[in-house]
Amino acid sequence: MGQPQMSGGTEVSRPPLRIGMVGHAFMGAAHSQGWRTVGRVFDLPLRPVLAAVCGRDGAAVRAAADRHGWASALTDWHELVTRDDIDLVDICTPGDSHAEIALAALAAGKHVLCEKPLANTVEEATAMAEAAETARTRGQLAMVGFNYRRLPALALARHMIAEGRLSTLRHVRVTYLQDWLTDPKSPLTWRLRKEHAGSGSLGDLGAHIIDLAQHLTGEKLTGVSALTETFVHERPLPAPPTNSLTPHPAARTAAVTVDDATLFTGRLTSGALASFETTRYATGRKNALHIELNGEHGSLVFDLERLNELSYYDATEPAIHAGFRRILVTEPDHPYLDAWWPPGHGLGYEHSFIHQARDLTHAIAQHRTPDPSFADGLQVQRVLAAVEESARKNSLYTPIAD
Ligand code: SOE
Repeated sequence: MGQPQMSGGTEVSRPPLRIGMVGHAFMGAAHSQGWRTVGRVFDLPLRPVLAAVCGRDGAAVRAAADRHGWASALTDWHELVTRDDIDLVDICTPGDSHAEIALAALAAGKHVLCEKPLANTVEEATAMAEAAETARTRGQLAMVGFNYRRLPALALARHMIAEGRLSTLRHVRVTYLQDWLTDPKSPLTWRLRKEHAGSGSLGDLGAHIIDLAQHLTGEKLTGVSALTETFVHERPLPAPPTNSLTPHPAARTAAVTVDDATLFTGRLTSGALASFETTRYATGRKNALHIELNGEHGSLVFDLERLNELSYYDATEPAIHAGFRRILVTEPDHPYLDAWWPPGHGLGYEHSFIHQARDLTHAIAQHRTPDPSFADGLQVQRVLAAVEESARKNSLYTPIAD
């Protein structure tokens, strides 16, 4: 990687982009990493400042602020979204608070970045997309955090598809598999309750792969046919903290109210067929996102466990020496790579969040609607709802309203 790029102005001359983040668990840590690093790597028109982080537990949020480099810590998000020294509110909380926080932040004049899925319901996502559209007329931007779009290999795949390398698309095949729920004794978390998470593997993992399938192809799903399953219906409640005065409800369990796994098929606008699978029960699969796109003139394959690579089959080559070739996506001409390490040194998961922060900062400086917008997040939410409806109706083909 070259020296930090400073041609956009000195640290002091670049106007600040003051960020307030709500939530500081896994996604909060990933977003912090993005904001903390982006200005040291990319040449940005604005200078991201980690102004404040918010969480319910005072001690925990102060520790998170220290660890991740936030200047201040607070426990009330209402206070954060109305602070004069905050320009952008970054929402990294469970889905049940996305709508309330985003609507308040937009009403308070802030730009908003919201983790995926945009909301827990189509109704909430609609209200958020409408508020974002109104706020857009006041110069505010709202983006949803589909971070995988920003992996260089996937950005390259999109570019190659847009260039026509695959020609007419026939199939998209995507799986997103994890295994952290395989043990039926592992405790209930917010991710397993519909009122907090909206849905299970579908919203958590399915939202990513729906977005990717549509984003890479530049197409939309027109309908779906689905099956969902919950394999473990009751789980133990988590143990209370060791210093808690509350007796441990050792024998207590609570119901899992979301899907553990979802399978669905769909049709894209061009008529191409797509299949999707999400689960947290695929033993040995830790965070395995695999996508394959087959067209008349070629195929592309991406695997998150080898995220610096893209496989490409060029079907226009003579069969005698045709074959899948591995593109090592680490060249300076590859998306995002000009600011990083020399060829072959490779990037990781966290870089998708750094690139997300980069793209949003540029969009804000250029007053450009960010991609994916809240309207894009709403469209994915409609697909999620159609999948659930189809599964409820026992896999009938279900059209998605515009
Ligand atoms: C948990 O299943 C999770 O952290 C998702 O919520 C993220 O979006 C994904 O990137 C990794 O897995």
